[in-house]
Amino acid sequence: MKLLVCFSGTRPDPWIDGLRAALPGASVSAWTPGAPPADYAVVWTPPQALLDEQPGLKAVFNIGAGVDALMALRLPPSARVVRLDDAGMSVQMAEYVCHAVIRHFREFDGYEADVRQGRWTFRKPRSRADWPVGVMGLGVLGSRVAQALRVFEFPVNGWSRSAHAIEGVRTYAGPAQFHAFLAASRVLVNLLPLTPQTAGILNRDTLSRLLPGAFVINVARGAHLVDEDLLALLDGGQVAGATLDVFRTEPLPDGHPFWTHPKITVTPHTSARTLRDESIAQIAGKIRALERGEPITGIVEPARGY
Ligand code: NDP
Ligand code: OXD
Repeated sequence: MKLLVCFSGTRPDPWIDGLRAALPGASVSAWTPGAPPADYAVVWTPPQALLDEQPGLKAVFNIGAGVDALMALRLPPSARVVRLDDAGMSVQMAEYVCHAVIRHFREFDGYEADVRQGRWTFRKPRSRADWPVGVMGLGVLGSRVAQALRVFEFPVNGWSRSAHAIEGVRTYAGPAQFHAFLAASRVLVNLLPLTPQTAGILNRDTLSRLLPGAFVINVARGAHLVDEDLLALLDGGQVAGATLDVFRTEPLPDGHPFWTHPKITVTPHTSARTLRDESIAQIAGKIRALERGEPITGIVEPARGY
């Protein structure tokens, strides 16, 4: 069995070593143009040339949860695309989102500024009931985030394509219930995949439907957000603040207004990192299952785009 590894921006060597150790007997090497035919590819934003040269791939394993970059390429017709299925990401995402929500809800930035000036002051406690959090996307990550927010007793709404039932979470499904979901939420967390249906979904119209003084957390993809619409709503006061982990161009370009906006917190696409050991174990396990002819989870449906 032959595996090719090809990442843009990540050193492949430790992955190659890890995959060799997890799949003894397999030939694992870095992809270079003209590489001999392989059975599987393990990739992150690979060049089109790899897919064109390897029409016999049985599966392409993406070392992230989001497959938008891969779905923009022409894929070998026989190859299944397999996304990472949690592999240690959902707990990180839950930490990140709960931290962002709590930091805003408890006004910790304001306390920090006061303390820096030697001021011992109190703010009026806010009522959790006034801070319903809406989670867009109730998949592997969104459902874990919704459950984690419930632990802190926030009212939680969830919106997805198909209907979901999550204990303690008020769920909405499909375009018909989208506006009702937004109108019931003050904090909005985006955990949708980037597809033609979801691109630009965080825009002036949708964000204006949130409860006043809304707070936006985008941890999915930069192209979900219309940057200038968020800036206008922040300046107009309808949106009180935002925490953004993902951007249309990454790294966020020098001089982009998000860097210095007083109501925006920026992090460098780090809310849920790919964990190498967990990911290698998961991918190797799935390759072994496929070789035995068994079903695996995490196969992307090309028609849905996720
Ligand atoms: P999943 O595929 O498991 O879940 C996607 C969810 O979005 C599902 O609930 C799905 O609905 C819903 N959805 C998809 N399309 C629509 C639509 N048109 N309308 C309403 N709901 C829709 O993905 P994950 O939870 O694993 O990951 C989500 C995204 O998070 C990734 O695609 C990636 O972009 C991003 N991500 C960001 C990271 C970071 O570090 N910032 C790290 C990892 C991921 P249904 O359940 O009905 O299918
Ligand atoms: C992912 C990511 O999709 O890290 O896994 O953004």
